[in-house]
Amino acid sequence: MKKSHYAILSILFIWNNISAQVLPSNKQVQWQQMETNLFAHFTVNTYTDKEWGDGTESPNIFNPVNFDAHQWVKAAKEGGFKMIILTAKHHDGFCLWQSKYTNHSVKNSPWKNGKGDIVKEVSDACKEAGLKFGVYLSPWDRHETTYGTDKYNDYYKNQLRELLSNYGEISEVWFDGAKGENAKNMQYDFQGYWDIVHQLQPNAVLFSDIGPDVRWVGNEKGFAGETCWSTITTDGMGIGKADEKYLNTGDANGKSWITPECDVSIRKGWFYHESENSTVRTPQNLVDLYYKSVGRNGLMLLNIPPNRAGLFDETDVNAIKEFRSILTETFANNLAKGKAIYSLSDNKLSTAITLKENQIWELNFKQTVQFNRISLQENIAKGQMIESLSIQYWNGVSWQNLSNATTVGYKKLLKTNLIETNKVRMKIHKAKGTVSLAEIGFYKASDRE
Ligand code: FUL
Repeated sequence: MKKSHYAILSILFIWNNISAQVLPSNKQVQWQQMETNLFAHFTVNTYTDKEWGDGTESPNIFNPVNFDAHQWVKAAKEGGFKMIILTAKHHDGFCLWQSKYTNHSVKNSPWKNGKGDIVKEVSDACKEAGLKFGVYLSPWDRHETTYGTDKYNDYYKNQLRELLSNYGEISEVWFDGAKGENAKNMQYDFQGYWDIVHQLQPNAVLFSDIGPDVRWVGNEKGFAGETCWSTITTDGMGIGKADEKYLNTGDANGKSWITPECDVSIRKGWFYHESENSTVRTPQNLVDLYYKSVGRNGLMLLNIPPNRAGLFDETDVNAIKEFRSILTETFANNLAKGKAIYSLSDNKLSTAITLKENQIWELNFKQTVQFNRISLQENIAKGQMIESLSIQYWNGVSWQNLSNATTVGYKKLLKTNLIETNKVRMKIHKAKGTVSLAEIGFYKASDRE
């Protein structure tokens, strides 16, 4: 082959590698860095003790006499959550705001004599406290009579426009894929819905089973796969009929960047039921979920259902407070700080070192340290590269195997036995391209974990 042919071939090879890299948008990177968000499921179900209302509920039953959005927001802040996503409308069709397009809403409830607006109060309280606010607007609607016809798409779009126009910044819109019997003939115009979001709230992140911005994690238990790629290929998949296992682990060769959101309830159900008060997760259980969601390259979306009075229950509030306090204690002291190069422990994704396949990275602590948690982060703005790695520690005589991992992505948290050592090393075994390693941390977990 002529020299010039080699040159063309290598250019093609490099171009192919570059074009194969799937990168997140800026807003996707920002979104994932929030790590933990709150979901609030609230509607007539709270008063009927159901999980799915059938749409025949009277608005008369909705009366949260002590409703106080500030109480929700204070709890969210104390729990270290960055956004509240509210069910503005669940499958029963009851609207928590004064929609012009239906009577099935707070305007026909006794609450505040029909003058109240839950969406407004929660979004205002979030803004005041510096929290982001998102809305869940169920496509499946069991009350609206146009449902099942194309007219319903107009109804849905009108409601979406109301929510996206009248409540300031909306940071996420949650498109739930659930649908039941009466939904068979309904063809949702998802593309049309998304166009409206893009037009009215261009910074909002769009959730559905398959994105376009963030995806479902494939279960409602709150955990991502141990191997978890932000990339998937959505060809041939639909909302409400996606392959759950595929969504859970993602796809190393996926064509689109659509990180998983791990939705899970702090209680057995999504809505408040007094009979489920004993099912509130313990702080330790929530910490475990954090390791299995955020620590596996996902985002944790924890649901706290307000009770009939319109407040978060005290047990739930205490659980999230303690959850955050444990996490803060565990991750307070990065033993690599001042030992590894500065950019690896400065809590910034954008300052990173580059590593290649088979390259070994070593850290000398200069004194003996004790740790049982490891945290790794890639600078995801440059893509997700690590496919497998291993970590070893020095026992004074030789290197000992400590931990193996597959993907890292935004964050990987590893639990190990309590190790006493003065040196560790990490080897990237397989990577899709040059790794941009942003952060590395070694910690001793709180005794309360
Ligand atoms: C599901 C719904 O059917 C549940 O009621 C809940 O809203 C959950 C987050 O999504 O698809």
